[in-house]
Amino acid sequence: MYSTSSAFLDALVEAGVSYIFVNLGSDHPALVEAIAEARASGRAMPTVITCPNEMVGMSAAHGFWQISGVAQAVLVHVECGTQALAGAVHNAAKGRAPMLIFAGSSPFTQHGELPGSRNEFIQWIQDVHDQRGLVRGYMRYDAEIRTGRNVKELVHRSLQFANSDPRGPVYLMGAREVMEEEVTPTPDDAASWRAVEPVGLNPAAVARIGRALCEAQRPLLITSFVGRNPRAVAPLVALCRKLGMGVLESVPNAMNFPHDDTLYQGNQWNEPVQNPVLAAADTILVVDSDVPWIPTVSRPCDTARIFHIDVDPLKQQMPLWHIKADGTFRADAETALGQLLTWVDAHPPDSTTVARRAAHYAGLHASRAEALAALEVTASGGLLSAAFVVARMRELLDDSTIVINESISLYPTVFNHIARRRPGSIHTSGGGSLGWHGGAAIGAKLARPEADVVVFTGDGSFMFSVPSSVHWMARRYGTPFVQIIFNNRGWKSPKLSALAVHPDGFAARANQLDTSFEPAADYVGIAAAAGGAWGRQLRDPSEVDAALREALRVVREEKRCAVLDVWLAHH
Ligand SMILES: Cc1ncc(C[n+]2csc(CCOP(=O)(O)OP(=O)(O)O)c2C)c(N)n1
Ligand SMILES: [Mg+2]
Repeated sequence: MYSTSSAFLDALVEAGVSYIFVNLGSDHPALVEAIAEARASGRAMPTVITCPNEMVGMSAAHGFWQISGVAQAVLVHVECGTQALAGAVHNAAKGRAPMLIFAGSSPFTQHGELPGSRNEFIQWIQDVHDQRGLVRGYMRYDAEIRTGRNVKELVHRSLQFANSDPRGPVYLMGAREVMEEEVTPTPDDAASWRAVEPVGLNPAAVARIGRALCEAQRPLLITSFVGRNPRAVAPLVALCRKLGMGVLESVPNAMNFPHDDTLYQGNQWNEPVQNPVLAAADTILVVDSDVPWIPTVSRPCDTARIFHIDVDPLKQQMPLWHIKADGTFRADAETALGQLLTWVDAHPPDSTTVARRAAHYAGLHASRAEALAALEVTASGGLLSAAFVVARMRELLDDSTIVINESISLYPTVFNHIARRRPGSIHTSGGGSLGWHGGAAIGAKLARPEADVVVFTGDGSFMFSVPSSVHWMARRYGTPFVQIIFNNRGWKSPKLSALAVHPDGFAARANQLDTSFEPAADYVGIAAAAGGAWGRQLRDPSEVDAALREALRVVREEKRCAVLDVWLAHH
C-alpha cells in the first residue's frame, strides 16, 4: 500500500534529504510501516538514524547542515517529542539552520471511524490544543498535513521556506489517520520548489558603500556569521585586501576570516572593556551579525559611518534590536560582497592609502599574535591552561579538520588558539541553548565521514548535551569524534554574570554560588558506558601531547570516540 507516509518519504528523497533523525511513538505506525515497505521493495529512502533523545537528533540535523549545506529531516513524537526538541529549536532558529521537523499528532477519531483511530490510552492524554504553537515562534513556517493528496506539496513548500533567506527550521504535523490514508503516487516536481534566489544590493547602494569604504581612513568590517556560507569568505577576503580593511569578529559562529591574515583583528565576546579597534574605526561595515557590539561596554566612535548588510537586517524575530547605521541593506553577503568587489575594482582606491591602512592593521595583528603566543603556556602551579591544550591540538590538526566549539567562557580561547583558516572549518551553534555540540558532532561526521571532527566543550555543556544519547549514537552510527571537555567543575559563566552586575554584593563575598559540580562526575566513564568511548582525565601538562595524539589515533583507527577530561583550575 502507498500511503501519505510513503509519499512523505518520497518527497524527502526528491528534496535531497539523506537522513531522518527519528524518535518514534504511537503517532507513527503509518511511517514505520511505510519505511519497512520502502525498504522491502527497494525504494529509495533517507537513512533512518535512531535518536534516543530528540534534542540530540535535532542538533545532529543542525550539524549536518552546517557541514553539507543540505537540510535534513527530524521526526518526533506528538507534542511530547516536540517539547523534547528543547533548546535545539532555539539554536536552529537563531543559527538560521534549515531542517524539516515532522511530528505526528493524536488521532482525531475515537471509535475506529478511520484507519489510525485511537487505540491506546495515551492518545487522549496527548491531545492538546495547539501543538504547532509550541514551536511556532521559532519556525520559518508550520502547517498541518490534512490529506495525503497534497503531502508532497507541503513537504516541498516547507523546505522552500527552510532553505530561503533567512533560513531556519520548519514544522509539519500530521495526525495518524491522515498519515495512514491511501494515495496515488505523484510525479517528482521538487525542482519547482527551490529556495528563493539570494538578493543583492541595488546599484546605488553598492556605489554608496563602495565610496564610503574607499574614502575612509580606517575602515573596519564586523561579522559574526558571514562564513556560515563558506563561499562568502573568498569575496570577503578579496574585498578587505583591496581596501586595506580590518576585520573584527563579534561572537563568531563560523570561520569568517582566516586568522593568519594580517587584516584579522580578533574576536570579541563578553569582555567588559571597550574594543580599541572598534573605537578607532571611522567607517564600519557590519555584515551578518546579530550582535556586532555590546553598547554598554564597547561601541564605535560617535562619528563613525556605519553600514549594515544582512538578509534579515530588521532582525524580524528579535523584539529589541538597533544599531545606529547610516544605511541598512537587505542582501545576501556572498552576493553583496561580490558586488562591492566589482565596484572597488572599477573605482580603485588610492594605493598609498590602502597600504597605510593595511600596515596599520598588520602592526596590530602582529602584537595580537605575540600576546596570544605568550598565553600558550601551562597555568601557574603546574595546572593545565585551556590555551595550552588548544594550542597543542592546533599543532596536530590540518585545515581539513572540523572543529566544533561549545566552550562557553572559553569560546574565545578556542577560536584564538585553534586559529582556523579554511572556510567551514569551525562552528558554534549560533544560538544560546547549551548542549548542541554532541549532536552537532554526529551530524558533522555523517556529512563528511573522511574528516576528523574535534569538539571543545565546557563541562556544563557536556552535561547539557545528553552524553548518554550522543555516545550511544556515535557508536551505533560510526561517527567517532574527539571530545575535549574543559572541566572547571561547574558553570563559570553564570557566576561571571552575577559578579558583573553585583561586584560588591553578597554574591561576591559568598564562598559558593550554587554553580559548582563538585564532586566531579566521571565524564570519560559516562562516554565509555554509553558508547564504548576511549578516554582519559588530564591533569598534568606533560601528558597533553601524548594524550591528544592517542585521541586522534583512536578516532581514526579504532573508529570510536576519544574523550579527554581536561582538569582546569576550579571556576
Ligand atoms: C539550556 C541552557 N540552560 C542554561 C543556560 C545558562 N548558562 C549559560 S552558560 C552556563 C554554564 C555553562 O557551563 P560550562 O559549559 O561548564 O561553561 P563555563 O561557564 O564553565 O565555561 C549556563 C548554565 C543556557 N545557556 N542554556
Ligand atoms: Mg564549566
